Parts: sequence; structure tokens; C-alpha cells
Amino acid sequence: MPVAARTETESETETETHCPYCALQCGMTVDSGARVRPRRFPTNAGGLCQKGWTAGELVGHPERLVTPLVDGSPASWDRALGLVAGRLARLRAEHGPDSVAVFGGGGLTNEKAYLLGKFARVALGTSLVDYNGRFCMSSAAAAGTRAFGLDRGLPFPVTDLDEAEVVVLVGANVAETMPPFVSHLSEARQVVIDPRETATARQAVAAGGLHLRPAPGTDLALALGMLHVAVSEGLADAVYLDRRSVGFEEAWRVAASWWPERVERVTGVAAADQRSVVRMLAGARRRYLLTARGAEQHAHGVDTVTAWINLALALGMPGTPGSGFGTLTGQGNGQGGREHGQKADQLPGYRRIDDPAARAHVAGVWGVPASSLPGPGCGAVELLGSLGRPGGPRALLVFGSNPVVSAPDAAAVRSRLAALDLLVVADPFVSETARMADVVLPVTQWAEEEGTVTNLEGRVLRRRRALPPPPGVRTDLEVLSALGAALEAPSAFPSEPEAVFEELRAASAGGPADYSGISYARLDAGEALYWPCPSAEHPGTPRLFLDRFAHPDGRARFIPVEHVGPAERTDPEFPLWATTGRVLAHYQSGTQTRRVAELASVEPESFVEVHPDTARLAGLGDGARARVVSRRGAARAVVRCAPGLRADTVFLPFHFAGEQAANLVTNPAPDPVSGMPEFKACAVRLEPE
Ligand SMILES: Nc1nc2c(c(=O)[nH]1)N[C@H]1C(S)=C(S)[C@@H](COP(=O)(O)OP(=O)(O)OC[C@H]3O[C@@H](n4cnc5c(=O)[nH]c(N)nc54)[C@H](O)[C@@H]3O)O[C@H]1N2
Ligand SMILES: Nc1nc2c(c(=O)[nH]1)N[C@H]1C(S)=C(S)[C@@H](COP(=O)(O)OP(=O)(O)OC[C@H]3O[C@@H](n4cnc5c(=O)[nH]c(N)nc54)[C@H](O)[C@@H]3O)O[C@H]1N2
Ligand code: SF4
Ligand SMILES: [Mo]
Repeated sequence: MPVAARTETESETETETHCPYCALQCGMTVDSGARVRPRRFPTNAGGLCQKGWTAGELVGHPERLVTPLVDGSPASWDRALGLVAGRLARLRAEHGPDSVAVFGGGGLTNEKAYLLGKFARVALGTSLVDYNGRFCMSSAAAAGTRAFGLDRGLPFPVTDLDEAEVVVLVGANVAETMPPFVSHLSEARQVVIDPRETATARQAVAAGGLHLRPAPGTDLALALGMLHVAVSEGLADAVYLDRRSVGFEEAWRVAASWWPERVERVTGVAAADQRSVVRMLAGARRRYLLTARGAEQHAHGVDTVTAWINLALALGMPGTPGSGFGTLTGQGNGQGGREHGQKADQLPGYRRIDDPAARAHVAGVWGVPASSLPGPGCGAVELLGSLGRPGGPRALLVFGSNPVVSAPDAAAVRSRLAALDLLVVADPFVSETARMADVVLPVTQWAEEEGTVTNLEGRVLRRRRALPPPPGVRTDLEVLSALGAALEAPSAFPSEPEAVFEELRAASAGGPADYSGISYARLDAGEALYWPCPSAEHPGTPRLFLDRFAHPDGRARFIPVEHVGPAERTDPEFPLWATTGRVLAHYQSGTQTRRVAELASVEPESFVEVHPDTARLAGLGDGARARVVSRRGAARAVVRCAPGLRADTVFLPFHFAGEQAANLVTNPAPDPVSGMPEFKACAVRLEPE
């Protein structure tokens, strides 16, 4: 395989940019030798986690791909792109535009996400574009839109948390998933709601907080129980309910039958603890409730987040200065990546593709007839499931995702990818998905290109080029631009990031996520710009909802939701719940962090966290090699005994590949509203290997 030379250049120049990984987007500098140093920025206050510190190792990594691959062999760009364009054009002519599908990622910059969505709709004419954010933020996004009329993960800056008295973290292991974030919680009493005793739970309890351990997939019942406490103890905020919300009565009708002792039987969380948490929240002036993937990645994730929002509304928190509800966006551009059109139902500016006015506006910017834009496609789970089937897509282009490792029911995903006529993957590395591809396109990495990302607060940031890419690689924008030209697309595909951003500004103007007032010049001048920012003079919007929510009547919506539980049940054959998630040292599907020696040495292989009693019953001890078996498949892992974990639950990280892939066992059952699969609860048994 062709590899890049590792070059060590000494230089005084340090470029100010942000971390390539998570949505906290810690400030860092990178010099022309790819050395990373932390930089003070409000979200990280000068801190970086291990992943950020070592990110420079990815630049000039010996396994960096620097030549396109066709059928696994090096090929010229002309040949690779010519082959891709030719085969895409032929498929479209013979089988129609929906014979080609596109899969994007929340790590892509705003410019890339925007151009990828435009490429799908205009150059390919396909409705079938979706992205890995479907696996990440889609349930929180749908719940936020439903309740508040707008989805911005945190409708306030992270630094607002510095003043909080109480912070409740639901299914969020921030001590491992965004370590510098924890510094914003130092003044607050924290409540951590997680089936596992995580590093986050431990630090919360050590500081006088609480750890509640619901069974996986039972958060909805827990939130109903807490709403019951709030109302029955007279702690609901009647003035707020009257002035700022609608629909409380309907939501209360459901919660009225979820008294805390009933909730205790379903969730395992003591009624007394439910009461304590509600009293803590009601008794504080500055309080926040934050959810993350533990609450959201369920077949009823939208309703679960809704139940937590209902509790926050009843207590008068959202849109109140010094208080709030938020969801912790995960990927580096998880927020911007869900706004600019790589989502199946969406056009740039968080517009809906089925809205005639939105279609007319965006088609106008693109210079194409609105009637030429396809309608909404389907979510990622359905999309991956349809690949290569009769009438389904025959080609897939992947930018910024590694679904062979990260999509649920990974063995099924692998066989769908194998059934395609053409798989094209753009990636700086040969990921597990790229390994299956007919054509792999080597692209630049974060420190080698310009762009913008939108962090977990909705603040737009500049990523900057710190050093040149290795010869032979191209940017994603250059790839899309070249393919757009080769396919004779009826609109231009600029490859300069700022030119793409200028187009994005125009396309987003007037939409819910309005970026039209944001420019590279303003960002480079150091302005802190949070969307919406509808004009060049507008200061941006750090805090949303203080006067009104984004529904036409300005009021938040209570939506009545009922507890259902996970899509599959445990039984004598599969008696345990498996839940999955993250560890500090690795990022996502591991394409990047498994290649960083310092990180790989911390967590070299997969493990399964098991309560010691449960391990003993399965004939396993700490350090034993085990198989975790579900109705779909089995994953290999080393047993790690964890006395703080529920005895009915095991935990697997999803960062590992091959036989260690946690997604061999997970359940793809999608949420009916968001299409989010149930990564966080499936029935398994544990066996010695
Ligand atoms: N180190 C590291 N950091 C990351 C990432 C990474 O891959 N590695 N990825 C980034 C991305 S894209 C994301 S989305 C975020 C995710 O950030 P988090 O949401 O904090 O991470 P997870 O580990 O997926 O899940 C959080 C917790 O949910 C718990 N959980 C499981 N099931 C349930 C349940 O039913 N109810 C409740 N209440 N909790 C449950 C798990 O035990 C876990 O500790 O992290 C970002 N940061
Ligand atoms: N079991 C289980 N599965 C999960 C989850 C879970 O909690 N449990 N979490 C889900 C969540 S929240 C997420 S976000 C997904 C993430 O899972 P994936 O979508 O697989 O995300 P990454 O591993 O970040 O994949 C990014 C790929 O793109 C490449 N890449 C990085 N930057 C660029 C770029 O600028 N351009 C291009 N073309 N490529 C780039 C990287 O090298 C890598 O191969 O996993 C989901 N899967
Ligand atoms: S917390 Fe997130 S953004 Fe900060 S250094 Fe770690 S991975 Fe990077
Ligand atoms: Mo994510």
C-alpha cells in the first residue's frame, strides 16, 4: 500500500485551530511539524484530552493513504475519478437516479456537508442521501424540534454551566467523552443517570452528587416518575406553564399513573432518589438537565428525550436565564452536519425538503428548477438495509463514516455493502469500510485544509490549514467538484472552502439555521458567532428561547409520551442487557485512534464490563476471554469486572473491528420518528470463548 513519508519540519509558526474529534471542539494550535498544543478557548478552558493531544500523529501517519485505490491497487486520480463518474452516469441512465446513494458524516466541515448534500440532489439527482448523525443526534434533534420548534443542541454557551447549582446528566459520560467539559461543572451538584458507574458518576458522587442506575432503555419511565413527583409535590412552575408552554395537561395524564414506586419496579431507581433529584432541581435557581446518547440511542429515543424535556418544562427550566435543557452533540461538526442538507429530509439552513418555499429558495441559489430537486429519502438504517436489493441502490458513496464498524447489526451491513455494484469511499485511511470499496479516494485531514465547524453550542468556528497535505491527496471539496464537472451537473461545485461557505450562507438565509451573517472575515476577526445570525451586522445568538420558543405562538410544546421499553426483550436464552458506548482513548469506529500508538496502548482490544456476580454465573473471571451473543451475532471481548454496574447489564465499547465489533450484536430497530437504531439496549448472553 502506498504510504506517506513522515516529515519532521521545524517551524515557529503555530496555527490556531480546533481538535479533529468531538463536538467540544477544544482550541489547539498546530505547527507545521504537526505538533499540537492546547489553546485557551471557552469550551476547553485550556484543556485537551488524550485524543486531542495526540491528534498530530495522524498527520503524516505511515498508514496514510496517498494514492487512489481501484480494486485495491494504486491508480491515478484521472483513472479513479473517470471510473467513478462513468459508472455513476451509466447506473443513472439505466436504473434512474435513486440507483445511487450517498452516506455522509457529522465530522465533515460545514462546507463539505453542504456540498455533499448539493452533490446528491443536483449532480446525482438522488433522494438517497443520509449520514451517520442518524446514529448520533437524530432522536435529540427530533425531540428538540418537536418541543421547542428548533434543534440547537445547547441553546446556551457551555460557560453558562459554570454558574450552575445543579446539573443532571442523563446517559452522558462526559468525563470520558469530553473531559474538559467537566471543568464547567465544578460549582454544581451533579446527578448522573447511567446504568454503569462511569468515571462521570464517580466524580459526581465524590463531589456530593448522586448516581442513579436505571436499567437500559427505561429512562422514559424514570422521567415520567420524576414528572409525577414534581406535580404531586407541588413543585411544578405554574406561571411558566401558563405563559411559556402548551399541552401540560395531556403530558400529565400519562405521568399521573407513573408514581415513583411503580417507576422503581420498572427502572430499578429508588423512589427516594427520584424524589431527591426533583427536589434538588426545584430547589435551585440555576439548574440544567442535559441528555446524551445513553438516553437517546433507543428505538423510543425521541419519546425518551421528550419525557426529559417535559420534566424540564414542568420545572420551568428551558429558556429561563441561568437554567436550561440541552443535549450534548457528539461529533466535531455534529451540529453543523445536521443543518446543511446531508440529511434525507433536509435542505441547507435546516430547511425541510418537502417545503415548497424551501425548495424554491435553495433551487434559486443553485440555479436549477425547484422541480428538479428530489423529494425526501430515507434514514441511514433503512438506506443501508436497502443496498443492493432489487429496486434498491446499486452504488454507494461514503464520505466521513465507517459503517462496517459503526452501524448496527454490522454483519448485515457488510453483506449489503458486498451486494453493491459500486462502493466508493473517501477517507484519509483505509478504514474497514474502505477495505470493501471498489474505489478509495485519499483525502486531506483537518490540519491540512480550511473550513468551518459548528460546535455543541451552535457556535461557528474556523478550522485552519496548519501544513500542506502530502502530495497525491485531494480535499473532499476537490473530489466533489471534479465529480460534479464530470457528471455535467447543472450547477457549479466550487472547491475553495470560502467560496462554498459563501454559497452556504446564501442557501441558509431565512432558514431556521441562518448563517447568512457569518463570514470567514468575521470569524477570523475573532467574533464569537452562534447561529442564527441573519445579517452581517447581527451579533449572533448565544442564547435561544429567552423570550420565546421557535413555534409560531412562541410557546414550548409538551408532548404526551408513554413508556414502552426496548424493542427486544431478555429471555432465558438471552438473559442480559447489553449496552454500548465509548472509552476515553478511542474515537468512534477507531479508524483514527486505533492508529495512534499512545492511544492503542491504553485500550488495545475490546472488553466487556460485567458485574462480578454475573461473570461468575457465566463461568468467567476478570481478564477471561468471552463471547457476547445476541439474536444477530457474537462479539469477542475480554471480561472486565465492574462492581458498580447493574448485574443485569453488560457494556461494550464500539471502537473495535472484526470479531470484536460490538455492532455484531446490536439491534438495528429504528425509532419510528427519528430512525435512530437501538445501540443502547439489546438482549445477550455471555459465554466463555
Ligand atoms: N472518547 C470519546 N469521546 C467521544 C466520542 C468517542 O467515540 N470517544 N464520540 C463523540 C460522539 S460522536 C458522541 S455522540 C459523544 C457521546 O457521548 P456520551 O453520550 O457521553 O457517550 P456514550 O458512551 O455513547 O454513552 C453515554 C453513557 O450512556 C450510558 N447508557 C447506556 N444505556 C443507557 C440507558 O438506557 N440510559 C441511560 N441513562 N444511560 C445509558 C452508558 O453506560 C454510557 O456511559 O461522545 C463524543 N466524544
Ligand atoms: N454500538 C454502537 N454503535 C455506535 C454508537 C454507539 O454508541 N454504540 N454511536 C454511534 C454514533 S453517536 C456515531 S457519531 C457513529 C460514528 O461512527 P462513524 O460514522 O463510523 O464515524 P467515524 O469513526 O468518526 O468515521 C469517520 C471516518 O471518516 C474518516 N474521516 C475523518 N475525517 C474525514 C473527512 O474530513 N473526510 C472524509 N472523507 N473522511 C474523514 C475517518 O478516517 C473515519 O474512517 O457511530 C455510531 N455507532
Ligand atoms: S474533548 Fe473532544 S475536542 Fe477536546 S481534545 Fe478531546 S476529543 Fe478533542
Ligand atoms: Mo455521535
